[in-house]
Amino acid sequence: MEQTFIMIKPDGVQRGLVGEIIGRFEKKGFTLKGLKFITVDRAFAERHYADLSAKPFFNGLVEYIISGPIVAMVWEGKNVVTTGRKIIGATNPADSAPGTIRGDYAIDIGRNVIHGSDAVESARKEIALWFPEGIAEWSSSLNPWIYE
Ligand code: RTP
Repeated sequence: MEQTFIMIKPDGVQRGLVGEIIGRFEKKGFTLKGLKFITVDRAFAERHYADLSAKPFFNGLVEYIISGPIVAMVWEGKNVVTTGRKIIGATNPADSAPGTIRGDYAIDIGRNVIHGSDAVESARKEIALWFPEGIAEWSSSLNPWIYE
């Protein structure tokens, strides 16, 4: 079953959106497979966002991610990478539809509350980076009340 890496960024934690965000993924029917509440250092944040290192906003992005604790999660389910991105909404909250997390809770692109892997391959890499110890061995993903 497909998995994705989801991170509630420091602004999401400070604004008390953790329960709301987890609830949206749970209520959709996805399965929580890994969760930790941590603060990461600069080197780790730079590794996570290595693909963006040439961007002008890179330093500000790293400062933002290391500014406070975050919630790192692994979610599992059919098409969870693509559907997770839909639940999250467009990168810039100015373009995120109402009903999405960013559309409902964010205004600035540099305070957009949440991250979700953009492809199955990047999800695999991000899960390995954030959960080197591995994740829980359980699955409710084949619940017949969710999957036909
Ligand atoms: P994320 O990785 O956080 O899920 O976001 P994304 O794929 O939707 O967007 P990406 O292009 O990978 O950018 C990563 C994060 O960098 C910040 N950003 N700031 N100031 C800017 O122009 C700018 N552009 C991107 C956002 O926090 C974005 O989520």
